[in-house]
Amino acid sequence: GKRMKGVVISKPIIYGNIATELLSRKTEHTHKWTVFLRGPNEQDISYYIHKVEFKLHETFVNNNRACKSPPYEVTETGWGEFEIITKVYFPPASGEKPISLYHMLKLYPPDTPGQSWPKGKPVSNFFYDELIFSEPTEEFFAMLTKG
Ligand code: SLL
Repeated sequence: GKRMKGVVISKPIIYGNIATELLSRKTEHTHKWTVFLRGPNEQDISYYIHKVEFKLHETFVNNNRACKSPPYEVTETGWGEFEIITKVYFPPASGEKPISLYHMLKLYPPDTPGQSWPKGKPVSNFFYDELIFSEPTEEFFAMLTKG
């Protein structure tokens, strides 16, 4: 489609993970975690997103996980921290290339000398960011501005 000269649209997102320690362990897995991409304040983001892929460490079975609809998230159990690549795809009519977000999965609480982390308290590591679209197609502009 035709691109709109001079138009820039930004969409706020939040991505990251929460993790909780497994208190009764049956395997070498020490934590249950969820990595996610979402809008701030539970805002819907699906109206301009085609799919989201989460690329996990190769020690996971089927380590490339796709979400075609919300919630855009993966919940797993595991034993280690690693970098997760979140690849966001936009509708074909947008003509946009996918955007990759890099996130370090965090399982362990911050080291706070003299203080201990309460047992079972979730650890979280997430970030606010913005997706910027320059000169969107007319079709994509209509999608981006309807939310
Ligand atoms: C580390 N460099 O050594 C990192 C790698 C990989 C974590 C962490 C697998 C779980 C499963 C899993 O948790 N891998 O086997 O399903 O800390």
